[in-house]
Amino acid sequence: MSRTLIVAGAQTGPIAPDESRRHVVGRLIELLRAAHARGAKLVVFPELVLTTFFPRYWMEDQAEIDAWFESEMPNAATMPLFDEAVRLGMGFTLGYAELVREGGRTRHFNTSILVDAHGKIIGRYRKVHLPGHSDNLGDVPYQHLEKKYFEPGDLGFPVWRAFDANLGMAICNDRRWPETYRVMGLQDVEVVMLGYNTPLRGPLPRQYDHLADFHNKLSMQAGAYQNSCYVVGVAKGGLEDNCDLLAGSIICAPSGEIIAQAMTAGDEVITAALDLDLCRINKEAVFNFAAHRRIEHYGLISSRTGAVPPGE
Ligand code: CDT
Repeated sequence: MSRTLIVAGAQTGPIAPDESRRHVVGRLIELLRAAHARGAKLVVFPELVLTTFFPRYWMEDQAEIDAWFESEMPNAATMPLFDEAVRLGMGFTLGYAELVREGGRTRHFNTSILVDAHGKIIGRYRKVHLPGHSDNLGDVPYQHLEKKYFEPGDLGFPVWRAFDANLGMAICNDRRWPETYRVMGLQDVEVVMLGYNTPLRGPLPRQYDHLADFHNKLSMQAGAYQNSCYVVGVAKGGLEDNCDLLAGSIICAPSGEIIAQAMTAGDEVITAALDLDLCRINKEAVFNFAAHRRIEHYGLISSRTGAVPPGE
């Protein structure tokens, strides 16, 4: 009997800086219901979806910074989403800014949680690859200060057995790094779920700005193909406080093909029925890791961070 999981990507349009969490959660509930109407059992929401993408702002006052974070999950604002998901018998992933007291200190992470159909948090991922900068660029239209506001994730790339599937999470910039998928691939991942906020232009002009959509697809399709898994990539898109965010949410099959794609840059649900047994095809053939990987040649991957030219 084939294993089929109907998954939804719940893309959102922009979130205004003064939009309340409660209002955002109302939008997420509408998307959850639309996904339920299409038979989805699991919904993927974007990165940092409860607020506007605040790392674009330079802030120095810690209380002002912390106001963008959640110190409890669920909390009063997000509880209605958890309740509605339980009522509908659905699971979801949710990206948010996590503030936590650990080891006697306050820590800040860019986090995604996996919630089961009973409203229980069964998985937590903290973004490993933080893009941008930590210094103040000053007079630019917007900044990208993830390196200032978050610590790199400390939980690695776990894979969970849930919804009768092997599930993993990543967040935004992680999708551009083959290591992200491969570490999960080595745990037999079948579905990688990730949300993103991708400005179409950087704080300063970049050579490849016009290729944002191509690189988005290229990264996720390659990750899916090379690890023979599904990838569900979900955007917060549209013009958010004068910053144009890429939309283009997609679901990629283990073949690397796109099987669902958002048509708008606003609140929109995409769905696909994932035949999880299709993952086995290449996991047992060209990407049968046990048969073909040559780890004796991969040492540099985990022992060296930056590139060093030959002879140096
Ligand atoms: N949120 C996030 O990780 N965005 C990055 C853009 C970084 S531009 C400095 C991304 O890879 O899409």
